[in-house]
Amino acid sequence: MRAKFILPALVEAKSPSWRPIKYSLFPPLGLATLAGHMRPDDEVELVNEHVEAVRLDDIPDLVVIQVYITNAYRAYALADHYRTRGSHVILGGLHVTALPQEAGRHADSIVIGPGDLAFSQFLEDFRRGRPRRLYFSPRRSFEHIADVRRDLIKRELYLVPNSLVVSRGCPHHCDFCYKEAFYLGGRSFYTQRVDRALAEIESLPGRHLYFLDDHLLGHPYFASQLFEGMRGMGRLFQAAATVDSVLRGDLIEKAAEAGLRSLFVGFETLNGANLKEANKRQHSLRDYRNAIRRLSALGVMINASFVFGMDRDDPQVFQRTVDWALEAGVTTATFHILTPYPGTHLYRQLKTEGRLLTDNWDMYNTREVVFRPRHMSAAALKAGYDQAYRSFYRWGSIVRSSMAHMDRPTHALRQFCYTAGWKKFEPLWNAVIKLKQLGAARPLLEALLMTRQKVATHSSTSRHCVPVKR
Ligand code: B12
Ligand code: SF4
Repeated sequence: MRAKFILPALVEAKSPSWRPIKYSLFPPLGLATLAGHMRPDDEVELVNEHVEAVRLDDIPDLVVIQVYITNAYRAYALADHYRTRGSHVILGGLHVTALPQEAGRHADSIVIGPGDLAFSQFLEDFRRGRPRRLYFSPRRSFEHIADVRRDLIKRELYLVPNSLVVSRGCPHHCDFCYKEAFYLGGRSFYTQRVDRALAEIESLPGRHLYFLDDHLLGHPYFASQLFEGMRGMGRLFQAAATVDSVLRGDLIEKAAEAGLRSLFVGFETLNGANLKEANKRQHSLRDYRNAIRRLSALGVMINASFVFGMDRDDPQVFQRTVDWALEAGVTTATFHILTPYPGTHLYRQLKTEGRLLTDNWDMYNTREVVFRPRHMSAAALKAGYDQAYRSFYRWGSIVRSSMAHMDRPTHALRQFCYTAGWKKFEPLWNAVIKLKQLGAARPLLEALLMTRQKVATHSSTSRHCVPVKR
């Protein structure tokens, strides 16, 4: 069988806010994982349109397309194209799960939910010549997830080619998160077996890993075993987790010893009432500061994520958040405009309140306002969001947040280089990508991440020193 797996590029690819380095950072894994269900004698092609062009003059037997909200229209156009040519088209992913009827108009088959077991059932039916229109399986575990077909990933197109996922979903239930809709009707958090996760890590070349898990510390026992197993492997890694998991026990120290060098943390908002209304576990600003202090003491850089436009936000929220983040010394910040994904509680609430402004999915990219905010105009929300980015990433701000770590000069310098390198050298990154030289930039990033200062760690734990360099 000839099968083509396509991750379509969001329409924004043609817009001025397109940042090629963001998409060349690491390979997404959805389709490479599904491709693991193909037989060795199948002819399989995998195309990530964010980093390479899709050929349209072929006629595969099967076309498998992953649909996010922001790439939905492009996904439908590709699906229509291949159906006209006679290929069987199957669509799946987050947006298909949220809006199966919409997606169904562009597909021969659709899959709802995580879909790994369902996809293998589809393949059986397809080979027998009797594919169904709709697939769904509530049975979910890593036993049904195939090994990632890494041979299909074009490593030279990415700065960190070793992305991996060792858990699916998250133990929390925030109202605005996509996961509530996606994992409906079955388990919404499950982990790989520790020995299999470690074997996968062992099999990856190079040092640097990028975990794509929503919450790598979500299952404390699993994470603790994983980090124990990774100790001494000489790896460096980046991952995502929540504030409370950073503050709990000594898991974060174990992560740092295993090679954690930068963590994406969803702070979301500085307003406790906003968190409460979003059903997100609440923290005080003191918790936030403690988490940041603890991570910095371990030499772990912080990518802080914030959401603007929640119901308690007013026009002061933007500068207040930026000032707080700079003063706290976070390394990079990702700002989002609150976005109600179809299928979530937030979407239903705003729809009931008549506050949705558009159902143009291209705009659901967290950079545009798609609902009527409560305490400011949509225009003020958009302007404040844009201003927050400008304000956080001006040279003076980069210096200011790095200076928050002057008690640890190595960490301060490393943070300065990392933030500036990520945001201030766009033309250079574009040239590196064009010249296909990302592999040459990798050792620089690794060297930066490896530099760590000998530091005292969190007072409640007994671990105190981390090596200067590994
Ligand atoms: C890596 C990543 C990125 C990367 C690369 C994305 C890319 N498209 O190239 C970067 C950083 C660039 C990025 C950017 C953005 N992202 Co992003 N990203 C992710 C992340 C962290 C991991 C994706 C991944 O590889 N997962 C691991 C694989 C194994 O899981 P999977 O992709 O879900 O695939 C499985 C199933 O979905 C299913 N499946 C998927 N497709 C299909 C198809 C068929 C036919 C079948 C049967 C099954 C199936 O089977 C797969 C294998 O198990 C996810 C969060 C997450 N945990 O998934 C967010 C996520 C996908 N991103 C999200 C968003 C909003 C964005 C941005 C809009 C943010 C922004 N403001 O810039 C942009 C736009 C991205 C786009 N292309 O549309 C949202 C999407 C929400 C939605 N409802 O669509 C997510 C879910 C994050 C979140 N928590 O909200 N992202
Ligand atoms: S903690 Fe993060 S990943 Fe988990 S449900 Fe909340 S927003 Fe989603």
